[in-house]
Amino acid sequence: MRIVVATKNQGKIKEIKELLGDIEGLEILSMIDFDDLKDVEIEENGATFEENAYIKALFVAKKTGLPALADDSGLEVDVLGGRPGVKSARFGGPGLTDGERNEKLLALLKNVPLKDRTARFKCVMVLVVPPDFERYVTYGVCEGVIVDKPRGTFGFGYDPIFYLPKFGKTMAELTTEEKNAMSHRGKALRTMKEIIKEVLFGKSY
Ligand code: ITT
Repeated sequence: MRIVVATKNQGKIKEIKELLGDIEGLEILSMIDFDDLKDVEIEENGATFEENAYIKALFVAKKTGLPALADDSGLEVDVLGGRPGVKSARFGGPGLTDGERNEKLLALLKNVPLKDRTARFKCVMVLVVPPDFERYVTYGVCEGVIVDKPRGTFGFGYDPIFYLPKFGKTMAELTTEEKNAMSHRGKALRTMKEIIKEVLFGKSY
């Protein structure tokens, strides 16, 4: 049985494969494995994480005829009124590296004391299953604080500046397994894992 993760983000692919990899008989593919998808930029013009995840999953399920799982996620910083939010991947302009994006965000928070730098990662997972393209949705949130200097080399995106007081570490100082155990994506995925097992069990794609 095959499922396609509707993303080209290597960080997401790694975390999703680590968590779903032990479902027996399930082959996990991503857009990168399909010649006609590996260079496609799906237009994410939804107003919410859920809308964008649905747009991505539906597009890939229709293209491949396979069940498609999309993740739409982002960082909400309280003192910035929830920005960058759904625009997290594009924050600061197109073509920036993750490191440059983090620097832009830190510059915006320059004079903000640590106690006011609260933030959260949010993740919405949407599974779309052909032939009827029914949709299943799960959610995950992870609370933290934006530190003033990047720390750690694991993970991706805003992980080096997202500090978890409970662990005394940034998200980029956690292994994939440790991150999955408490992250927004890990939470959304664990619920989705049960749905995948139930909905796809016994079907052949
Ligand atoms: P796809 O749409 O192809 O899945 P993307 O990177 O464009 O990849 P999103 O539109 O969902 O994904 O944007 C999510 C952005 O939010 C992502 O690029 C990161 O900047 C940030 N983000 C999400 N989850 C994160 C995580 O676990 N750690 C660090 N940053 C994260």
